Amino acid sequence: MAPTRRALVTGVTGQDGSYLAELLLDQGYEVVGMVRRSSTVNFERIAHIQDSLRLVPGDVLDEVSLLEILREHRPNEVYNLAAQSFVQTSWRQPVFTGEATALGVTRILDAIRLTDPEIRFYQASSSEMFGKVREVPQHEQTSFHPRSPYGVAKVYGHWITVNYRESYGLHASSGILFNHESPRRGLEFVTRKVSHAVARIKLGLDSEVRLGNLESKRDWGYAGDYVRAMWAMLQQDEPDDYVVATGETHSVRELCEVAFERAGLDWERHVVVDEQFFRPAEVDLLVGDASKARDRIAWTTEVGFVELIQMMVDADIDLLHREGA
Ligand code: NDP
Ligand code: GDR
Repeated sequence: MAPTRRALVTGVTGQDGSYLAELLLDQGYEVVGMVRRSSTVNFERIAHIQDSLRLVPGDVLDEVSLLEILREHRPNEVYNLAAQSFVQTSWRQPVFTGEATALGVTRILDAIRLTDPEIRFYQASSSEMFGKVREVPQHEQTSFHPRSPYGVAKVYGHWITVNYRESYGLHASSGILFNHESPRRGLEFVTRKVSHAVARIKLGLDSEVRLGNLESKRDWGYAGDYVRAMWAMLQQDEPDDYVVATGETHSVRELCEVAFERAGLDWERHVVVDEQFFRPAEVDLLVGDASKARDRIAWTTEVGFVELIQMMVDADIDLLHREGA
């Protein structure tokens, strides 16, 4: 019988961490999830699988904690999903964003190099690295021009991953993932902000939602589809970089139309444009070319844009009902 594989997931309490942990458990892995200390428990996204996970304390700001976890748990694969991931916050906390989202990657790579260089490593890179895009659609060779401190930090994380692969021969891969959403998306991100607002308006708890730039466009996919690509990258003989995207782009305005329509509401009566949600610099047109992921790791999407947004609206209406609204 093949030995049980063990994976460490940083950021396991986040949207992607929860879907990835489910997938790895389904594949028979022992899953070690790193959680950082906080004054209240925030395990909502993993509550349903918590008993099957081994949760260990650690922080990407603290290299000793990473070394200890690797020494004690000896994973075969490490998925680095931990980050300060909200773009807007990165202008207000640029140094913290750099510490967690950029240098955090080096801390983990170094801990791997020192404890067990055979560990396979996944880095959660981002389409935000393309920023002020040089070409449309964006692929693995498109040059980067990040437009936020978050994007700059992710560029660092990406290149340090490539560098440790080339310097030390680590099996380190970088997934350049475009936006992916789900009912577990944080409430501050625009898709979930809208789906949650639609549910509240539908149930009479609110009358409006205040948004920023309605013209910005994103390539939005479903998080459950995207974590399959992360896993597939680490099953390849050779480490590499892959763009993961749907290849379709939609505006925030279209997102509003689909979401409000799902609840039988007219978005124009409830959406208010508010300057405070505009960004100092914007990424205008992100759309990814995932041909390499399709060809080399057989990655495909199962959930399209409209289905995704409808799923999120339905889930938020259910959630509010369960909360007794
Ligand atoms: P979330 O914001 O939902 O989750 C981020 C996770 O990182 C949380 O578990 C958070 O813990 C953890 N974390 C934050 N800071 C630290 C720290 N200092 N030490 C340890 N853990 C920390 O993000 P997503 O799940 O959406 O994204 C996962 C990764 O993928 C991120 O790196 C993100 O930047 C990247 N990415 C995401 C995309 C998307 O569209 N979702 C697209 C491209 C890249 P806590 O719960 O305690 O806050
Ligand atoms: P993004 O996601 O910045 O692409 O980063 P977000 O959902 O925050 O913004 C998408 C677009 O919507 C516009 N927008 C608004 N955004 C928010 N959050 N709130 C609003 O009210 C609002 N109004 C309009 C934004 O200007 C933007 O153009 C996400 C994160 O998950 C990153 O971690 C990840 O790397 C990238 O996706 C790919």
